Amino acid sequence: MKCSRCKKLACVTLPSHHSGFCAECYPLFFTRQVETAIRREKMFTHEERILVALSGGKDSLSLMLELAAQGYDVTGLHIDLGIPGSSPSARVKVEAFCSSHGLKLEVLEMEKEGLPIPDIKAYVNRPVCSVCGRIKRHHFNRIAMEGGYDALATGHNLDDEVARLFANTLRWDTAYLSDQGPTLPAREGFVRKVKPLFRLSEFETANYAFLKGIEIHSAACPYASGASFTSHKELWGELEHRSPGQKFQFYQGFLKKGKPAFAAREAEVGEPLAPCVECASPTSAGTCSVCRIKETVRANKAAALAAEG
Ligand code: Q46
Ligand code: ZN
Repeated sequence: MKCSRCKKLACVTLPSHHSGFCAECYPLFFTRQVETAIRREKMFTHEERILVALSGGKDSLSLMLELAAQGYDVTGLHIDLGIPGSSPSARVKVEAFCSSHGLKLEVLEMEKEGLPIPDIKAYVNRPVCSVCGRIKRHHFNRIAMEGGYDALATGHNLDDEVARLFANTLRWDTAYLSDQGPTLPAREGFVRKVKPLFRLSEFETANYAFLKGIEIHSAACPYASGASFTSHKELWGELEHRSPGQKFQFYQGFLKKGKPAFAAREAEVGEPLAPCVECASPTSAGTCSVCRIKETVRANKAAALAAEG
């Protein structure tokens, strides 16, 4: 296949776009998709300050590089989760990436926050990934609010979004369905959240990272489970293969036809929020879930140490 732009030999073919690109032109395709996402979903402007959540993977680092190249005022935020065999290498990759591109970076250490993820694994009787995800979202929002940022950007791509939408639909989880989308406006206690890569698949982001020579963190987290999420992605990979463009249609259809109905319903039945009595983050339960987890870890750890004598 020839490059849709310059007619040289294409190195990436994109059936869902009926196009292909050579190594020089592909990043331009990527840039256009990100520009379109930001403009159509009213994500942010060049006058605003954007905090970008950086895990060290291909999506977040590609997002950071692309937003900086487009002239946005971006600062990276990396959370060092304290997971042996995974967190140290993720942090090294993120720090090296930001320093080599001259990008601003903040690092939050969960060890210093008194809540490293291995303690969750050891002392909280719940799936570690759901607690870890909650903790990360809590701190991303907290730091964005405290730092006066206008938006928090994450590297979720189309495959992530479709897999999550599919999982929420299978459970008819109306609260999550009302809250899913490429732009979540700011509201009391919550910063605006945006996903500028939502039009791009995992494959498309991986190509960008590769062609830009980004060194990514790829060591798997030893606690990763994600079985259902992975199988949903495989299922959608098969559907997309048979009918290119279906993933994007499904997601766009939800945004136009499904989300407004779920959002209206949640506005009626959703519980009111107030600041957490411990940390002031918004919660419907007096003390927020992260502060309650912290207390559970503290109590169970103390009990375990006492039992050891
Ligand atoms: S870091 Fe945390 Fe992931 Fe590890 S414990 Fe699970 S959620 S797998 S992206
Ligand atoms: Zn709290």
